[in-house]
Amino acid sequence: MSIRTVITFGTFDVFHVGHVRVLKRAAALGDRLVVGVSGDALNVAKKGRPPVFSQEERLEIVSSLAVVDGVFLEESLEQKRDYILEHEADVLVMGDDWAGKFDWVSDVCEVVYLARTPSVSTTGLIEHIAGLP
Ligand code: C2G
Repeated sequence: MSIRTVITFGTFDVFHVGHVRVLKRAAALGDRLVVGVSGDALNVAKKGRPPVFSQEERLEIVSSLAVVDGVFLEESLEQKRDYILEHEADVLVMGDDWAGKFDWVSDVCEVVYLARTPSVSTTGLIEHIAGLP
């Protein structure tokens, strides 16, 4: 029987329980989980600000999780198909904030969107911490 590889992508900045849950659920969809961690430059381009933690720190955090088998740097959203082929992924998993956005890779793998964990986000945490006395 062949190994089913799952791939997912994210910034995973100020790592929180929503991140853990999506990675655990992604891992449960196959035998091996590979994670593309968005680079600092991609975040500046996409969100207009650099992440709190550097890409090296975020790669180290994500790669240390028991459910994660491998990590790599995601440098561009448009290269998704190349990353999927390079890592021989059978399934792309994304949170449903991206619902429909990556259906264009469904010619090379299955695409699954998982419901986000409510009430927790990196932006919310940054705002909370910034507002503390
Ligand atoms: N997530 C979640 N629940 C939350 C917050 C995040 O399930 N409360 C999920 C997101 O849906 C995503 C993953 O955690 O699947 C990582 O989230 P982000 O770090 O916000 O990722 P993002 O910046 O959207 O990067 O190629 C796409 C990008 O790399 C995605």
